[in-house]
Amino acid sequence: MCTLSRKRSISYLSFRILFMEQKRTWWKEGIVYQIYPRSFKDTTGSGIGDLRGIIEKLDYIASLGVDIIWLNPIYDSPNDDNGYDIRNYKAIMTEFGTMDDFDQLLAGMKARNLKLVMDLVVNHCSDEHEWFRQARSSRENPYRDYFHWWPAEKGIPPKRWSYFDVNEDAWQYDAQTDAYYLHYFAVKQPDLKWENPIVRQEIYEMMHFWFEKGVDGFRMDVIPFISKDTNYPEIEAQAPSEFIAYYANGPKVHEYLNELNEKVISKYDAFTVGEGPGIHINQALDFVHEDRKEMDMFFHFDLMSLDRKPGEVFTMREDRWKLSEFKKVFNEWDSAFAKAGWGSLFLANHDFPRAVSRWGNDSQEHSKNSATLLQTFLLTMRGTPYFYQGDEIGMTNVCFTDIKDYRDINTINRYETVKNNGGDLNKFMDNEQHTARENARTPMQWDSSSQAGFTTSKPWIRLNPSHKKGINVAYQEQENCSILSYFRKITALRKSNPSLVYGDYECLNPEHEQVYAYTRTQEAQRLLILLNFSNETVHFSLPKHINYNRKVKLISNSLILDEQTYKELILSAWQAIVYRLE
Ligand code: TEU
Repeated sequence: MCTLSRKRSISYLSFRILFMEQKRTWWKEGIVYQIYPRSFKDTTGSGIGDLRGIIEKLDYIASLGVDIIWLNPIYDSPNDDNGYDIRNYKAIMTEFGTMDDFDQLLAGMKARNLKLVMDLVVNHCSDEHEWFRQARSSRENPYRDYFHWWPAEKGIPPKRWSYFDVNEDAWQYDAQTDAYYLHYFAVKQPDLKWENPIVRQEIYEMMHFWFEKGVDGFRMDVIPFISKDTNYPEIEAQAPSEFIAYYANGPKVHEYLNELNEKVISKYDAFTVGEGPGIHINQALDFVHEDRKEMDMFFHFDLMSLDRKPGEVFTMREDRWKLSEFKKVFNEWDSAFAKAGWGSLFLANHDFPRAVSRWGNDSQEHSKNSATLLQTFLLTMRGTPYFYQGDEIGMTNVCFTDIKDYRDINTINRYETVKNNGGDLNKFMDNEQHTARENARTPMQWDSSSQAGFTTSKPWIRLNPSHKKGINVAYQEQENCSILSYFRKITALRKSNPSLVYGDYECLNPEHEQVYAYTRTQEAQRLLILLNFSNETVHFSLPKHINYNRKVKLISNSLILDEQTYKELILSAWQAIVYRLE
């Protein structure tokens, strides 16, 4: 009894001290688990994941030690871009179930203390949305001004690059009204015109609808793109990255985010995380400084472009990324939010290849340690960590080689572009193996049975055969030292050490190309994290200023070699260790 109350008062005191330095919030302390419903769990035998499948797995999700679920879009959609083309913002996609299923899912989450973050896709909607059907019917239609139009009598509109258009052209000619409409993404994803206040009201009202149901926040799709210069001037951009930077710098983006915060977010205990392509680090605090009342955090794209050709979005660079470059990204972004704002940490999501294949080593020999090393990394850095479904079992890239296996509009349309331009299709397919979004979208691997426990019929996209080789939940539940069991340990470690959430971060070796070493310090607690990002055993010396009497091992993903002395450490390939320094 006595010990317990003493412990309580100590932690109360430390929280008070903490409180003076950092405003504590649930979304800073939470660990996020992202679910791509289409590929999570099918309960109807349709080959497509559904909401009841998520309900079925809620105990499993809670057992991981995560706190927040981010659901990719589940709204009614013709699925040109797997739900990122919304036809009705207040209805559930038929393939995924019903609103009743949604309500049950939310209730099941609340019963387990899990928060729900929905995807907010409001830069664009589907061309099948009633607003666009009306808008395109005539120039006089009241919904016309919900979208961006360029009347054909003005000639060809100024060049705008599109992510998924076969001609990479963001203006689509529409014969019915002899005008072009703007679509930064696919032809079937017309951009909404935020400059029209009625559009903004519609969006806010829709957000209230979901908040009233009890959701806890939104991940905001390509949110910096919402403001446009409606004079549509000629711009100088050439490379995709230049267009993206232009799109993210619309004249009124901050005004709109501020208004959205005031009219909707501020009314709830909610949080927002923006997807931030094109946001430069110098602008970071403009979006997330607490005083500005815009968003709480956003995903920057600096890491996601590290292995890409300069200026390109989808093409791999020729040489391998360097650990020093990787650290530089994290060091810079950590310092951007050291005093204000808050960062988000992610290595993968539904748009990118699998974390272990991209930042680790997915070979038989190294996949287990590199997957757990990456988990250790995200859970010991400052910022809110986001895991993508399957990361907890170390799912790897599928690397489809045949265009017929791809379902993604991104790969399919770019394949057409290359073909139309007489480009090198073999080279294109090689590149897709490493970059394609399908790598993340193959079904979740629940067991080693023929359909991996995902479905009883044919899955909508081919499975990764690795489910037969130990990369599945059922197998890893039984194995003592599995990637899954490590994940549960390391999430628990973060929970029991507030310094891993709020503590100061210091990188000890920015230039080292194999080991990433850093400390997290809060008051008297100092943790040392050592990560060997290489296939070799590495001898590593701690810098002079790191002194301690004793180091206590809190976790390691592999055996610690005996020869470790005071400051000379030996790390085996892809070893991750967390010590407490005393
Ligand atoms: O992604 C926007 C974005 O920047 C990505 O397009 C990314 O560059 C690309 O997917 C890499 O292949 C968001 C969603 O996350 C994505 O799934 C949607 O397709 C897109 O918006 C359109 O809504």
